Amino acid sequence: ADFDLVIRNARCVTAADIFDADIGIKDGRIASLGQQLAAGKEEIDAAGRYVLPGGVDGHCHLDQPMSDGSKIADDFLSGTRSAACGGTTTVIPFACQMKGQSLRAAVEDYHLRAGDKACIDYAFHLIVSDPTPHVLTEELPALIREGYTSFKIYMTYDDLKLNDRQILDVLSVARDEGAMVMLHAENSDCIAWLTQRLLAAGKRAPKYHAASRPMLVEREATHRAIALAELVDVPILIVHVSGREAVEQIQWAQAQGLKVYAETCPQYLFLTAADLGIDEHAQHGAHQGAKCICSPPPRDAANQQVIWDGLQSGVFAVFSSDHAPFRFDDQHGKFITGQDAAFNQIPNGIPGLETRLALLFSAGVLSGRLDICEFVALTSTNVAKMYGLYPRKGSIAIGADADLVIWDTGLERIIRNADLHHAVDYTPYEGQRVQAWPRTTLSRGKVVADAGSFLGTQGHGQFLPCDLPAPAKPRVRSSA
Ligand code: DUC
Ligand code: ZN
Ligand code: ZN
Ligand code: ZN
Repeated sequence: ADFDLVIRNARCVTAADIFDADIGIKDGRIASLGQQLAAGKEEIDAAGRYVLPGGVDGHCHLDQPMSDGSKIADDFLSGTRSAACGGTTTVIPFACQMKGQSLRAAVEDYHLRAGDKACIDYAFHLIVSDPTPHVLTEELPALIREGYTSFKIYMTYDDLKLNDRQILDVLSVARDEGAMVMLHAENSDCIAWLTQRLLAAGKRAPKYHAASRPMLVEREATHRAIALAELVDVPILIVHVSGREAVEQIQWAQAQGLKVYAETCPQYLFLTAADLGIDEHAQHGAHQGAKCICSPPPRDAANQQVIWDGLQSGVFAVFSSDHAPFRFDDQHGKFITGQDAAFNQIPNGIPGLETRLALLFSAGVLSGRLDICEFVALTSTNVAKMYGLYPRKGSIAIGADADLVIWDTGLERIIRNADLHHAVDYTPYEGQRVQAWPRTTLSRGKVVADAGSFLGTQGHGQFLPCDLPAPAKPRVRSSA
């Protein structure tokens, strides 16, 4: 046989095109696209189904140690298993530097954590929390050249945040080396001040999380991040954008011709702040609203619409899960300090690796808000480009990795945590209806998930060194 596997009669969708073809796969790569391809050792008939590039999730947290005693529930096995079952074939979690730690040591630690656990391919973003002169002049440039070509910096959280001067220093290294910088944009002092006042007034329940981080704290930090990047003349990506005020800042920057990219996440389309206010004590007396605590917090229905508008108009380049999984019913999870934990002691993050694609396909593509090529761009192609993995990932093209998803559309499914494959004991999307789900997921030509079952193998996933991302190139301006 010419091919290891042939997927017959696929309705292939890329960020640019829709075409009908057989897909011939050899040695884990797409070897041929055409009509009536020769036989494969194995064959899958995809007649009547869309075949898309596997999802690339450019923002998730796997086995990341937390400084507050909480524990990320998913490691590289359960996290990649869950991703595969949700149609994602590449994940980019973070290797997080702790203050006082060398960046190199952090990277080595995360490679040990990944070990041979991953079932799909992965790369790492760095988190730079301690930009010492040694980090800025030696470690960061060296790591960028070794394939860690993107990193996140924080404007809030005491253990991670950088001040403006430090942000300028890090942005400057990114410009010199050609790396992509992701920014968590919330004003730390505003949050601390609001939090203190809420707690002093006895306002401790999960719903006050949203009141402690109103949109203006995100707007202010987004504005400042844009100004700092403009000063250094370097592209940036604002992550997890939640609503109108940050979107307005980003649109303003984009209209100036600045390369300011933006990411949003399912929680800003499918949850609202009201979900933090659910005050049932059904499960062991704990506040159900804690399940939806993430930062920035979900907003309201009008802001959900703003996020949809931004997805449609191109304000957002990428759609990621920000999977930050903490168990609910577990002292290491959402209630590390007990069930009376105040809102500011509840870990910020929700699971979403496995539900990201189905939610957006249903509410985006099937509802007519997004065309299917835009869906592929937002969830796969643009992500691969943003972080230097394209065209190996994010495309259906000859020579690309055979990371593919055969979709089931026309179904009716209710999201239930019991059907998911992560290590978390809840999903914030419990009970939501979807009309599509990834049926078969292939990672480099191997079926890793099919019809709701995980079929992958631990250790199949490989570490991906990343190229310098094309979108990280500074603007070229004509000289006067
Ligand atoms: N930011 C993230 O990117 N993930 C989880 C929590 C946070 O604040
Ligand atoms: Zn963040
Ligand atoms: Zn209560
Ligand atoms: Zn995150």
